[in-house]
Amino acid sequence: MFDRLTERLDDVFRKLRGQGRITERNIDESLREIRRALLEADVNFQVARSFLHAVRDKATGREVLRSLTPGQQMVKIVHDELVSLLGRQMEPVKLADHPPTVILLVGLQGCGKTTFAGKLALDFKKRGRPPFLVAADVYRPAADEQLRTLGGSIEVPVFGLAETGEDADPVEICRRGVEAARKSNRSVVILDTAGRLSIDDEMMDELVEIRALMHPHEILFVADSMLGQDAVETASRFYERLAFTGSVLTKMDGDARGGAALSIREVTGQPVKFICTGEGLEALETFHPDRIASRILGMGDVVSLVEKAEQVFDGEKAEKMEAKLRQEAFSFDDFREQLQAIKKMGPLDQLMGMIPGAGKTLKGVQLDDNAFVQVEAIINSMTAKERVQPQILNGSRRQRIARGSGTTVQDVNRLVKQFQSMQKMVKQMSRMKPGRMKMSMPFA
Ligand SMILES: Nc1nc2c(ncn2[C@@H]2O[C@H](COP(=O)(O)OP(=O)(O)OP(=O)(O)O)[C@@H](O)[C@H]2O)c(=O)[nH]1
Ligand SMILES: [Mg+2]
Repeated sequence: MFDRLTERLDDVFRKLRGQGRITERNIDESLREIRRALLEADVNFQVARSFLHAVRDKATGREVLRSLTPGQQMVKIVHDELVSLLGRQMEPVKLADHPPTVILLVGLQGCGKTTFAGKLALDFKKRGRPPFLVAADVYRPAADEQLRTLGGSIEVPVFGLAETGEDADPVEICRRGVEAARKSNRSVVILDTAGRLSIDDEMMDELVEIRALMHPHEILFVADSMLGQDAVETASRFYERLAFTGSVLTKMDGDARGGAALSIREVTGQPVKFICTGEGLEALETFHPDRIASRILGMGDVVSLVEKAEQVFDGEKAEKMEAKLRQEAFSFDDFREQLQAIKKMGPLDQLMGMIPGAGKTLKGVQLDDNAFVQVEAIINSMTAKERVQPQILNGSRRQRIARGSGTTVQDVNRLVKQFQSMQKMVKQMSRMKPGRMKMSMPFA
């Protein structure tokens, strides 16, 4: 998601680390490189400038200049400034004192409003707050149907033209939708509106009218992060008319350079509340500034990873795994079982980005999900004993396994090596935070 930016910043810090002493001159040079990295990631020009000012102020403080570990100090300063740029605190959706909470979604055409409506509904449902979806897009014939299909797939009721009659306008649909939600004791109502290709007055007027009538507790601006600076520009125009209360960045799984994520809060003054990382309804993450900053700096985001894992791993099994790991009895059999579970969690490269240091350790390793097929084939070609005691894998055994799995000895070597470095990483992580780490351990 922020791969390129992460790489560039890592270069800057590595250079600094290589220097015994830090001077104002090499701080200046680092700042210039950070600036270049930010602009390349499509961060808003002014946002980048004020960010660098803040970093410079702290970096030229005496502590850093005297420090023996300038690289680390800089990482910390940049991390803290990123957190503050991204909004410091996670800002949850504001819930109404008297339900239902009304959430209005706005944004340009195709930015992902309807998909996000489904994701948010599923999220509320999982947390025990019965949601209700309202299809207030009457312009695109398929819009109502799209939301109904999504709602149907997660068993959440959808209200739209079928309930109001064909000539209702969006304002009317919203009004009656909220009423219906209240009557049926739903706790959250999500109003999905129509998008336009570009900002036009008609659309804005309609949204302003819906806002005035419904007094939504949250107005979430949905932004396509692939649009980079254009998304940020659109956000400020929407903010002028609608004073939305938060934003959502979609398509963060694409090749977006991350600039929108880094600029939108600073430019609009409103927090980013969610990011979307895929088309499926599970691909939703709450936006935690500190975790995102860590991810950008290649420090990983173990907490999000654990949360994702908790959704797919069976708790009891995970505890057994943890015990095995502690006893160093984690085998290729367990590895294979974990791979199967990981496959359920989402695209591999996304997950890897959340593991501290994994970006570098696993660099060059093919993160294509098909790589699993090969890995499984290799493990399947091992004998039961080899899976449990990989240390007995000598040259001739490796050759046999390669033949059996239709791979090369190099492939087998690579897997064994990866397996060993995973064991090592897992051990380090389990020392860091016992208990809380258990779900993430098996595949770290
Ligand atoms: N890869 C990826 N695709 C997404 C994401 N969110 C939405 N999409 C896709 O983007 C396209 C548009 O999404 P919609 O939810 O229909 O967008 P919309 O804002 O409701 O569009 P309109 O109703 O036409 O204004 C669909 O093909 C979605 O599957 C995401 O986070 N990642
Ligand atoms: Mg839509």
